Amino acid sequence: MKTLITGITGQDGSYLAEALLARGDEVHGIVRRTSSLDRSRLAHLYGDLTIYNKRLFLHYADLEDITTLRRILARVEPQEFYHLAGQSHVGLSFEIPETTCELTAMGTLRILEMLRDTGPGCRFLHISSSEIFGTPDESPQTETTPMRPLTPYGCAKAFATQMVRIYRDFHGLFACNAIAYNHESPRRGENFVTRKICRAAAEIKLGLRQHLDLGNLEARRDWSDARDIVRGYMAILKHTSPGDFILASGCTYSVREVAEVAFRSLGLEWRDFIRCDESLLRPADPAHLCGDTKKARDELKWRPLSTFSDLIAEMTNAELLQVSPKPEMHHV
Ligand code: GDR
Repeated sequence: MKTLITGITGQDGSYLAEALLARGDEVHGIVRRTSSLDRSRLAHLYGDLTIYNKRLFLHYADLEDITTLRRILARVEPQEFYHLAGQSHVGLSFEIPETTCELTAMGTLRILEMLRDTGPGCRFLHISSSEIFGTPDESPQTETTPMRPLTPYGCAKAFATQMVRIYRDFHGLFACNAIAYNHESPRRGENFVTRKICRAAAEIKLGLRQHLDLGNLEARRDWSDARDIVRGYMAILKHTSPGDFILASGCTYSVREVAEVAFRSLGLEWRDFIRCDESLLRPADPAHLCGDTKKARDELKWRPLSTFSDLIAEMTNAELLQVSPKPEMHHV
């Protein structure tokens, strides 16, 4: 099986590439042309001579670069296409709303148009987001809860999500949405709150810093392990018919609780170190995002395996290893 991934260098992309390679796929990743990008998440795959340029191939293109994308699609002829790329930071989307919409909304529409022409047999997955619900009418949300986004990012994702439905219903594409809630791992980007907290806890433990500044401590999110969510992506494209699926844990915890677990796992008391920085508060922040995963459980037989506290403890330990001073090399 040949698979194409946009956003292969990100948290989800790197786990997905590993899982697809383990499944025996030939994996093609699209990476940004101009990237001074951090590719460290894929370094272990590049370094493997049996994999890189044998079963894992990288192609350079930006999401705006439609001619190049079209050429890659025609050349690779994938059976599955996972579209993970985009501007994924919600807070940042208030600063750069046009870029966010260009990449996340229009970027997805352009790929759908391409698939309509060149690859109607290819199964397509768009990674949508709980941010589409914004101020939802109901909690937990299901696949049919109306979209009421609050943030520029949520608005761009709502556009892309609905376009995927239109191309499925009216152009007959096998096009699906994974409506993913927050998902974390040691590979999470450093500007997302869980990674920021776990990194700071480790640095404080080692005496490398004294404080951590955060925004809204009482914000609640439905947090999962990214590796569970990525398993869900693969299950969606393996399903007999195309559709939309919520992927979440079904439980919510506050940012303060993330800090409690992270600091406690290192024997520290979070209250002693955390300060509230008003400049980190967002103009709008959804308050009731919690996913109902009944459809994914029933139809895909998918369920999350990891727990919130194990995940945060794992992330904190990974940070501790990363920031710990490395033993000096002695040359004889
Ligand atoms: P989110 O994730 O916006 O939910 O989007 P993030 O980790 O950025 O924020 C979660 C919550 O924590 C609050 N918060 C802070 N957030 C950040 N980044 N930094 C801080 O210092 C801070 N202090 C408090 C936020 O206000 C928010 O309430 C993630 C992304 O992965 C999206 O791409 C994805 O679509 C959604 O999850 C589902």
